Amino acid sequence: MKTLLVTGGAGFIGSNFVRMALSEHAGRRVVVLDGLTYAGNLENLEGLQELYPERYRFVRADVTDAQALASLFAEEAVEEVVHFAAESHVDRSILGPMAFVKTNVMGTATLLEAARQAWGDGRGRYLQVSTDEVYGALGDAGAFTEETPLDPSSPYSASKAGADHLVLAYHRTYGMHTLITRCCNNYGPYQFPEKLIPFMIARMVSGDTLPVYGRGENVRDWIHVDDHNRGVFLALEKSGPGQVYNLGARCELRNIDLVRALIREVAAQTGRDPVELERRLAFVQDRPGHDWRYAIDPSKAVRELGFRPRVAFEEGLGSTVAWYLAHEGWWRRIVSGEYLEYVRKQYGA
Ligand code: NAD
Ligand code: TDX
Repeated sequence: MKTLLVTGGAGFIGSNFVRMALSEHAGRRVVVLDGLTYAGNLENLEGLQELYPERYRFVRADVTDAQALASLFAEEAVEEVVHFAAESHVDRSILGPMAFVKTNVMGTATLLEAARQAWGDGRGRYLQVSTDEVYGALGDAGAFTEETPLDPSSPYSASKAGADHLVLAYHRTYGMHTLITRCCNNYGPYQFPEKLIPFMIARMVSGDTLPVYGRGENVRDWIHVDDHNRGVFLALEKSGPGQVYNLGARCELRNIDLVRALIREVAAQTGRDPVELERRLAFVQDRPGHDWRYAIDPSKAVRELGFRPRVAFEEGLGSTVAWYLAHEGWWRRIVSGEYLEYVRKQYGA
């Protein structure tokens, strides 16, 4: 049985990945390492220890803690690493960039070095989960390919770009089997309610305003988290070393159109009045350096990995809204404390 180390497994994408790994990849033992920051939540992994007592282990540690990583690599015969752990929210990176540099740059460097020390002779595969945001902003036409130069705009994307360079340097310099996937905006269950989709659903249910940055005309490219994670697995299993794969489902939407689609879906599923929800739209101060448009060209992953997104957007959005409505306790336990303080800082009173 192979041992797969998943960092950031208590977060949104990581926890969905861990469930997929345990349920669909029986030949793997999954060791989750997570520091449990504000975004990490053990509820996201509830039940897994009981369901998979032999194949699942959770370790609380920070990815910048070299000693903790060395001990873990000494205890477990790790053959694969998928590195999700990161500070992930752009607006928080604008309010306070240092945590992003520490976790995203230093954390990646510390993890790469721990893997190199443990794998000296070239065993092991390291996959870096990256983002389309490292390419910067597009105008109204075109799409990012793997050849698009990195041109990040925010402290978040700059820190992710720095990490990507380290990952490729470890392949070129030490011959390690490292690779990168760069995905567009994810949606689905267990997403922290600071991100656009769960943020808006929670505020629709709670009776709050719906703050849209600028005129709501910025474009994001959306993919269901399970499709992203299937792409990560394909790359982990099939990619050669030193490769980069863009992952996306060719689903571009203006923010305002997405929020209106959410209004229709929440109204349909709860019986709320869509006109009253629409009246709560508030066009607020734009995000500084707000990237205009993202669009991923996934043709390399389609061609070389057989990557095929399965979840149609309308279906995925409907099931996502249904999930947040059915798991109100999950997000209500989050939207207090530190979260309220953040919302006050970001959106004012
Ligand atoms: P998230 O914020 O929901 O989860 C991040 C997880 O990492 C949390 O469990 C947190 O506790 C953990 N973590 C943070 N700092 C840590 C540290 N120093 N040590 C150990 N653990 C730490 O993030 P997400 O949205 O699930 O994103 C996961 C990864 O995917 C990130 O690398 C992100 O850049 C990338 N990504 C996200 C998206 C998206 O749309 N959300 C798109 C493309 C790529
Ligand atoms: O209140 C809001 N109002 C609003 O108009 C929020 C929270 C967002 N927005 C806009 C900003 C973006 O154009 O919606 C869009 C999506 O915003 P976020 O959910 O913050 O995502 P984004 O900034 O696009 O970054 C996300 O996708 C790429 C993830 O957070 C990153 O981790 C990932 O790398």
